[in-house]
Amino acid sequence: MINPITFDSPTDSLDVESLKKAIAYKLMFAIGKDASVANEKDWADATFLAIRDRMVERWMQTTRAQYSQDVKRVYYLSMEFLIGRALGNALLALNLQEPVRQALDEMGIDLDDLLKEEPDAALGNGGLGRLAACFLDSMATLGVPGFGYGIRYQFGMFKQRIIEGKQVEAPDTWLGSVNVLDFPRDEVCFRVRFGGRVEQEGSKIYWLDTQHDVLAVAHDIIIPGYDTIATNTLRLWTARSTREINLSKFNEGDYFSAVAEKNVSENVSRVLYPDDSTYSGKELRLRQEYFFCSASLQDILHRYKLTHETLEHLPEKIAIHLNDTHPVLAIPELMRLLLDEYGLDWDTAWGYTSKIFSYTNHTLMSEALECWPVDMLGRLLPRHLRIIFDINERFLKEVEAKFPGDHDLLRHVSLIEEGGERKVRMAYLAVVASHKVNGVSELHSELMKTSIFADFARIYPDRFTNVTNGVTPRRWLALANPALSELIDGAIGRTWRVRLDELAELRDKVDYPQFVEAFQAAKHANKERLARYVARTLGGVINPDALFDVQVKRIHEYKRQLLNVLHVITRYNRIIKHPEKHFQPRVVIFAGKAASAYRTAKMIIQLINDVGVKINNDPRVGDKLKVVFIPNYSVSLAEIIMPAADLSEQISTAGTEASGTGNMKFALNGALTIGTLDGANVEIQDAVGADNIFIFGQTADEVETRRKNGYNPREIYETNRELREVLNQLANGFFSPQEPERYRFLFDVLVNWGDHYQLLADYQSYIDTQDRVDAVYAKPDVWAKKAILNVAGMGRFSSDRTIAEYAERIWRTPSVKL
Ligand code: 26Q
Repeated sequence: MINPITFDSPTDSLDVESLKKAIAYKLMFAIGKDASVANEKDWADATFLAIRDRMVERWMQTTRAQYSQDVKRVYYLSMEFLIGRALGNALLALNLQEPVRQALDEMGIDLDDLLKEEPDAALGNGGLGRLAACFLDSMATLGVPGFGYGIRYQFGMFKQRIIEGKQVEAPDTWLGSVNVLDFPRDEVCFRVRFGGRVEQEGSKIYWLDTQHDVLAVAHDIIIPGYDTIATNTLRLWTARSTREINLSKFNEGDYFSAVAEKNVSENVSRVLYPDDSTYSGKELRLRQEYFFCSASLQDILHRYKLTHETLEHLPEKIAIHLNDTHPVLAIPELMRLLLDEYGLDWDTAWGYTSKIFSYTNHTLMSEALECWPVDMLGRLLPRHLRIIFDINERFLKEVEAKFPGDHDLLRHVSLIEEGGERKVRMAYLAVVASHKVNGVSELHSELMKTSIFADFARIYPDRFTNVTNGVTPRRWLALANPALSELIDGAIGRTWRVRLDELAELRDKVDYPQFVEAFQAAKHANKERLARYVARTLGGVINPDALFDVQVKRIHEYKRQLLNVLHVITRYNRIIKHPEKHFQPRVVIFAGKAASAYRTAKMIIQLINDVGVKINNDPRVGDKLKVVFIPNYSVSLAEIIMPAADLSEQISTAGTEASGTGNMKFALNGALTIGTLDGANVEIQDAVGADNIFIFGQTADEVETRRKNGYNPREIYETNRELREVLNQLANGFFSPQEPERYRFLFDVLVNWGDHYQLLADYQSYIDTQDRVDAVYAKPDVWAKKAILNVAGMGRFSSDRTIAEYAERIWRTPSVKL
């Protein structure tokens, strides 16, 4: 037994004086700067380091408790974690906002300026990555022993600039020169093998002669729970070459080749795939997926073995959750480790595996489902391909036994897609190996069972379930919206941060004019904050008294930013035609990134900007309508935009948006939704009441029926006068006189090529509903009351509720006792 080391504990020094000393100490000894020359980034780093010290002890305490209670741990495997900035969140979690503000203030430094210095950790594309980050926050806050596992991309989500209306991508160099966010763990290092061949000797199989092996090195990010000791870990892997340089090449004087190999193998953790639109069959992507699955699985088994002699209790002690199919190679990897390294027999290994894994599906769109060519998998991971074939063989036998003679069924559910290039269907593998498969909203989970997984729902009826998404109220209300948070605190107390259901108590407050007025004032202040940001970064003036109509999310055809643009143009045409008429002033705000290879999405960005130039500079329009595209959408930008919204645009074609989580963040911040009955919008309507949301358009069933019966968008184009005018303006270059053909393509997509997402079918309903929005907004008190009822109804959309459901129904992980 080693004697415990005693030291002055930072945990005891949370007062202003101690914090001042701690920050000044870090500035000098960790950053190496004197206060007289330190810049704001230096101060920000020093402050984070001082706060990080105060998280470490809780972290150790949590880890010790997890070991001594021999808890069941849950491992959340995700290719993406969009955690955003850490400092503000840490201050909130530790209740240190005020003392740190004061400590810095006494040293002549403004905390708010420092917070802006931190780059976002943007290791994700959109909803799926941000959901993973909200889940980490909730797991820590609830004391669920949860670990995130992912990749520490050197370059995260690209930076978006708008140049002459077009998206231009630049690399995201978020790591910078000083990195205070994570702890490198050089000793936590696993070899990840690629290539080679398999050889069988009796019942034993060997994976031999692998090439281009890579080392995975761990980096740990602390995830503090809110107002609790419980503190979790996000472990991200970075690739390191097994050989620093090739010595023989070096000695030959070929210095470039000597380091080239190193660079190639380290490419594995170089960059996030900025693509959430289609499955792109790149070998590097496959390498990335296997790289982090293999390292994570080796690490998980290593941790289990520290306190367990045998593998007997493995399924009672670990749960592994697959965030979509991107980490599905973890399944054959666990099988490989159990069979080849630990010598278990197939049935025991499979029994464990299928108790350990669970899987969340996040999309129904077939083009986004991962399928890896058998050839490529066989070359890169021959042992895993073999295991997948073995799983498939046993699975098909099981199906044959359950549904004898149904050969179509066998072909449909096979893990291997035949006909043409053979491919492994990763989603099917996930379903076969998991004990639970869930969708992310009620509607999505139902559709899952009738569309992509219909056959599997027959084979395994009890496997499918729903867990509706949620968002963390800490970041998305307490941090992002101090004005509203303070108002709520005054009305119902502070505990909503961990019991969001308590927001329901706000329902009564609509009858108190004072509260309603204060609510309006908070919204107005947030709109002014956004207007200042727009003025500073874009130079444009927007009027905070106008209705802020906001659509921020990835740019994608199914999300229908283009439908929003059709409304904007319609409104513009009306303003020009009726100069005498009153129009409710509006600012229509867009933000979002398009996948770099997604031509149509990029064209939509350019259109928004072209339409903006036209409208914003037309003196006949004035304040009645403004269009703003805010570049480089990110978590931090969302924290400024969402609290300032009056109207939240959630207008995807019904049946396409699995859940949406932006919809929840907006409503939580007192925006009213205009939306289709898609994803979680359906449940938001239930929660806030049909009077307090603007629902329009076709239902998922109606969309489906129209598609089946032969949809003819041209007919709508020809019969709807206002719509025809708008579409003609696209086609004839009204918004792009320099290049009249620029938007002909978009016209064709809608009118001549089938309008796959049925924008035209929903157009009139959307326009009419926007008119209703104006009418309600014209009565500020009526609007404010509806907005308050939105906030009040958001209780069930806390990610705490979501995580509690996963922990109870899927992972069966009790919380750690502290
Ligand atoms: C796959 C293969 C190759 C390259 C990229 C990808 C890839 C990457 C990211 C495919 C999909 C994604 C992201 C999907 C996503 O964000 N889905 C969203 O998940 C949210 C959380 O559940 C839902 O709220 C959204 O409705 C859903 O669109």
